Amino acid sequence: MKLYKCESNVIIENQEQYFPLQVNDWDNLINRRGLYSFLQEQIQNSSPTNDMALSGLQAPIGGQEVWAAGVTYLRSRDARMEESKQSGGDTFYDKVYDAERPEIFFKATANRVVGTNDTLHIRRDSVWDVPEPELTLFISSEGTIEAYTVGNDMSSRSIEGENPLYLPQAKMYERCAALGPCLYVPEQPIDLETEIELAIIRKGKTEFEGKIPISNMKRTHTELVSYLFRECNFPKGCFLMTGTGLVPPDTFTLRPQDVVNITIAPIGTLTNTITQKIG
Ligand code: DO4
Ligand code: MG
Repeated sequence: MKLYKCESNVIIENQEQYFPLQVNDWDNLINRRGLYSFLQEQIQNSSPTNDMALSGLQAPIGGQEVWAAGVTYLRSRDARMEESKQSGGDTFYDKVYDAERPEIFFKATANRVVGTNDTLHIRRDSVWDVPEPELTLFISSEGTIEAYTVGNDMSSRSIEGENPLYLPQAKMYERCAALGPCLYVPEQPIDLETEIELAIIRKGKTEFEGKIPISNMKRTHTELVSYLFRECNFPKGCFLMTGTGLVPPDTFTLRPQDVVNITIAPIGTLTNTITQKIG
């Protein structure tokens, strides 16, 4: 089942049927143990519409915080060791890849997050920027994984590579994250053979593409959630990006007008155009 947050309503998609819901409080709708069963009950009592226009599609987030796990795939470890060699920061990444405690960092408040078809920023004080395509968990306030979405954890590799302590500046700024196009609410946890696909389009041509199965992740989803929830409460639930396994070659940097498409087949495609802040 998929849940779309639109400007004036919410749409449940189930087996190619669309059920509109009038919802005043998105957070109250999604933050519950057993979200799948709850949505099933909702569609039992309503009729599908033929009008499946998802007008004013928004990021599937309300008042939640967005957190992110890092260095959960070998490719991320290797790319980061390379970019931070000169600063002497490289050794942090292999240590955290093998450590018991995962790297988890605060990524964004909801106001810094955009939805699909919206614009994402690269920083004006950065010279090397990449998208990070990441399966993103929606976790209820009780700590249960209830849904998934596609996430883009935008990163400045030049700032991060200069010094690992600059990580918050490499990662957090206006329009630094995208989530969407919907919340995917399956009955069972997502299949580990699911692939994450990234395509970066420049002037109509594919500049970079790649894909990786989520089974290549070093850690489990529940392990990441248990660390995140150790000493933090999330009254409205929270989102957790699970790390990137796709990093374009070191010669690549994003440019304004590039289009980033991230597809995770059961969820959909998250599409964003890159821009820079003006003024
Ligand atoms: O350690 C820096 C960030 C790692 C990250 O965002 C990732 O691996 O996806
Ligand atoms: Mg990341």
